[in-house]
Amino acid sequence: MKLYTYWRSSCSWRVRIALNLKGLDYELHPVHLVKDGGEQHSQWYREINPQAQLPTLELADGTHLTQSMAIMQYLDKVHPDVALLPTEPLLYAKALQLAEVINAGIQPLQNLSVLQSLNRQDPSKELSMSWARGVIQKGLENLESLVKGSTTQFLLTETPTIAECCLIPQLYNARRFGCDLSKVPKLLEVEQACEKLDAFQQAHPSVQPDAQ
Ligand SMILES: N[C@@H](CCC(=O)N[C@@H](CS)C(=O)NCC(=O)O)C(=O)O
Repeated sequence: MKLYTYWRSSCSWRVRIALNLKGLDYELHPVHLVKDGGEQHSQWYREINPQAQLPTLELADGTHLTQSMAIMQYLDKVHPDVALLPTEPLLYAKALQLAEVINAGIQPLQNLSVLQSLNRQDPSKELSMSWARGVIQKGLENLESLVKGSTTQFLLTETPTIAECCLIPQLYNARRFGCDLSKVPKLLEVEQACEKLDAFQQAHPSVQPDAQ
């Protein structure tokens, strides 16, 4: 498999964690999201992913899968060992619920194209920084209120799920934009548990071949 990725793309990072947790081999194909206006807009990449976004997973038969949530759920079906989604129906729904708070409720509001559009209105970047900080802060506090009181090592269970795959990259972005993480103590506890795992360490932006 080949993963089209960018070191700091949070959605690519989710999939790197998922692939690593499952112990799957994959090749990385970096796509630079910023240089020369963004390689995601180039013709060759749009043929792979018409949305011009990362990540894209290329399967052995050449199929291109996009959307990190769909990719992770595909991997869970095809490689069910080390499940990212619990089988018990309520836990299954809750793992998706927590992941979607980030996937649908935070990340799209602070995506690069949104911030670039705000930067055209305010080239000082103050507007985009405060917008991103606000939406991430609110979203993570919402997530914290859904899991506070949980006594498991991770958000829901004793092993990481699709929710941690989404959480860890979002916490990194929260720091980039100056959020106050003292308001989300359970999320930080879970982050510490994740950081001990090789799968998460190997997925970190700082160790990616295209890291700058
Ligand atoms: N819902 C999509 C979101 C993908 C997405 O927004 N990717 C970002 C990087 S994390 C991107 O490629 N942004 C490029 C741009 O905005 O031009 C997913 O989960 O894969």
